[in-house]
Amino acid sequence: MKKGTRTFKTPTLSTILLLCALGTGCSVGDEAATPAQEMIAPGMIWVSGGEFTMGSDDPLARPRERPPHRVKVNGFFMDPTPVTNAQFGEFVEATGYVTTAEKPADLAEIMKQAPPGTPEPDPEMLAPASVVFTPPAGRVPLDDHFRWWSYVKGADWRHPGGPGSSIEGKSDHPVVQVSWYDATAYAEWAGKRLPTEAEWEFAARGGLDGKVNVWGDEPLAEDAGRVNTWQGSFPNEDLGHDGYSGTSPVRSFQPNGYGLYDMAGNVWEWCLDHYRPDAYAQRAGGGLVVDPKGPSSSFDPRESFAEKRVQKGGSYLCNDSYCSGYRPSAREPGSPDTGTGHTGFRCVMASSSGG
Ligand SMILES: [Ca+2]
Repeated sequence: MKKGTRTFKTPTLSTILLLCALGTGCSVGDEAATPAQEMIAPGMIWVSGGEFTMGSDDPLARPRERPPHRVKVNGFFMDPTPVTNAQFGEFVEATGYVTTAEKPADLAEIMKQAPPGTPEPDPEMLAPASVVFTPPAGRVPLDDHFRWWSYVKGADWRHPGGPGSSIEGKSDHPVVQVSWYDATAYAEWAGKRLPTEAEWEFAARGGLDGKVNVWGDEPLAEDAGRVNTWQGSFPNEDLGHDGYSGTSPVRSFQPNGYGLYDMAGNVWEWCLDHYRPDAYAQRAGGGLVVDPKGPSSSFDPRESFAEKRVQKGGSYLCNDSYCSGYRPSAREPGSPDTGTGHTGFRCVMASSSGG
């Protein structure tokens, strides 16, 4: 199937609202799609939008998640799960798309993101590669993520752990080792787009406004079986008490209040927004913020010359000793050209104003 031949259509907000007004569906988080929903957005969940408190002042919340502020989002359809290997494979088969990790790195792009005076990398480092979690044998300080992340030649979405690894038997796992550009290309092919950070966080909360977690204020308990995170000594050994070490098939855990799966844990998910740690501070204090699209450009003080996009939701590597990234307010910067073994995405369809 070639690009453009799929039956997905991008509806306008007026189409959606008209169908809702006719009483043909569109209830919040109605997992069983109505005929109207199925016609507009096959397999997607309608999230009717509303006001919520974005960010958090919980003790676990980092400065980048503060201050909490009131935000309103308009309604949108959202994929009920992260995009799976099977779904991404359908896209690749239809289009011949080659992901970022499967291509040699662009030296000019790399140098643009490096501080002036940085020497060029060894040409060998430009070979197709991606970022793989490689647990160290012993305890290491948790302030240096290079101790457990490796740049591995031959790692890509079909080989998420590098050469010799595969996605055989994982067709219903989230696709990983996809860059923001790869995620955007998939979304465009599907007639969708990536969610804004505000849409993502509103959806993740599932109607539980102001709660610490997607299930409420109760802390993450290893034996609760709520989400796919990390148990054990990070980053050395994941005991997999929740049933999984590594990614899990989508729909393995209970959905949130809107019928959305894996909005906490399993894989981080790319959002549309540029990342800035002070994005919330810049827009708070001005009253209700409506459908924010994020800053016009990014800034990450740890890599001040590199572009960054927002990732949300946490992953199977998250735990309270390190990032507590499974909380809906948690946010991480990601280089748009960099996939990892614990980053995927899902798509939305919304009004034309959403981009
Ligand atoms: Ca796990």
